[in-house]
Amino acid sequence: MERYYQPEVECASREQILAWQNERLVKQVRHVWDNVPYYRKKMEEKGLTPQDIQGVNDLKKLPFLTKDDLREAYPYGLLARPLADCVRIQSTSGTTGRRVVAFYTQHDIDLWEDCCARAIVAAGGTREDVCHVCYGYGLFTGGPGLNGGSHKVGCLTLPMSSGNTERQIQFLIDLEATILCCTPSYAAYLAESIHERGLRDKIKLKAGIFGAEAWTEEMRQNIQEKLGIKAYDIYGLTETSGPGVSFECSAQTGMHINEDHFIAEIIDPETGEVLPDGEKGELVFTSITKEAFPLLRYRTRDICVLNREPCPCGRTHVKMSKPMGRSDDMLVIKGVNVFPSQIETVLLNLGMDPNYQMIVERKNNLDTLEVQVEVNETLFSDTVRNLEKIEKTIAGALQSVLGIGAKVTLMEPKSIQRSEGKAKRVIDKRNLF
Ligand code: DLL
Repeated sequence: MERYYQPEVECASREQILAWQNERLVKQVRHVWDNVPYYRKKMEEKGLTPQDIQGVNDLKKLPFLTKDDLREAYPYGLLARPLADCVRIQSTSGTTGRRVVAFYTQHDIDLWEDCCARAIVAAGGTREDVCHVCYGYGLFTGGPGLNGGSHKVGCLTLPMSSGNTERQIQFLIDLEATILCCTPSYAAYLAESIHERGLRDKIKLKAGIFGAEAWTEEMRQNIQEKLGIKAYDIYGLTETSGPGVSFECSAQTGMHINEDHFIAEIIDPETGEVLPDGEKGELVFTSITKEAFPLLRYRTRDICVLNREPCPCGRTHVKMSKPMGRSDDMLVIKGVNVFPSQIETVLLNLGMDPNYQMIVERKNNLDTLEVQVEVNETLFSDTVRNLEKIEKTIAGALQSVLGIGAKVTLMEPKSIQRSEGKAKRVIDKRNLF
């Protein structure tokens, strides 16, 4: 039977959700107008005052907010409460330019952790569970968010953070963890390591909550099979608090957006025009309950689709698809749009592990794509002739999926660096930006 953390909210009627959104949006617009000069200026530039926003229907009048705005306003320019009311910051992993720093009041942290608790309960978590969190802790939101959610559910929480795979496996076995929270690439690596050591039978895991980076359905199958668990997706971004903006239920067909806290829109990334449900475009969020760092119409750059069909799990909140790429990190190679997830799909479909790296270069004004694919011991000890055959097979499959040719290089087992956080899949040497 499906269980909920806050059933009255998660299964509220659509009328009720809309009523919350209308009321909270009006209040939030007034809050930023009164407290954030940066916003007030942006609204004034559009000739808007808080009276122009009477509910969700007026949302489209508001200007968008982008990462550039956040950088420009760094560090305190978007703060909507006195610093004395704030109890925490978290920050993005961005290594270029200035970081994004998000602020939280205690109330903000409470609501954020509630969202993560909803995700854990949706994955079957109860106070009987042992929740092993190996997302990074510290400035990254993954560890603190799921840790807080796990406390709220009442699970025994293992604040493992990332790294030290031997120790992770030891704790998984000794403390009989039942729920695993980490990035999907680390889950795949853990699964591989557990398998290699022949320890699969000693693991008691039943569910995993994996997010923070793109992963395919094929990768889900792979992790589920290797660990014998059900793998749930979770989505979020530092700017809107962290993980738990949306999460998967037992149906595993998209992530329910916590619409009592976030209003979602899909826009055309080129024109900014709002698109109807069901159309693919850039996801935009308005946070309607945050006190310290509220964002109105924040452009996530994540490309996805919204779905309002009733969900068999009983939740009534809109579902978003898995992000299908980003409007800004999509690669254009030889003029063709390429998403790293396409390569992953090709490899998994060929029965190979998704340990790969894409190297994009420009030689004599022509783009080249090399895909380095790691093979396992058995394959690697095969004859040169067979290895060449495998390279050819992968290249052929890539050509038909991507529409461009790629040089495929098979790599020794364990030669591609494993990630304990987000995997680095692309090395773009072209420096186009
Ligand atoms: O990655 C927050 C998070 C932590 C989410 C743990 C889930 C689990 P950032 O580092 O700010 O925050 O990165 C946010 O990561 O805009 C997406 O492009 C990507 N992303 C997050 N979750 C998913 C997901 C955290 N489930 C950016 N699938 C977002 C695909 C995801 N991409």
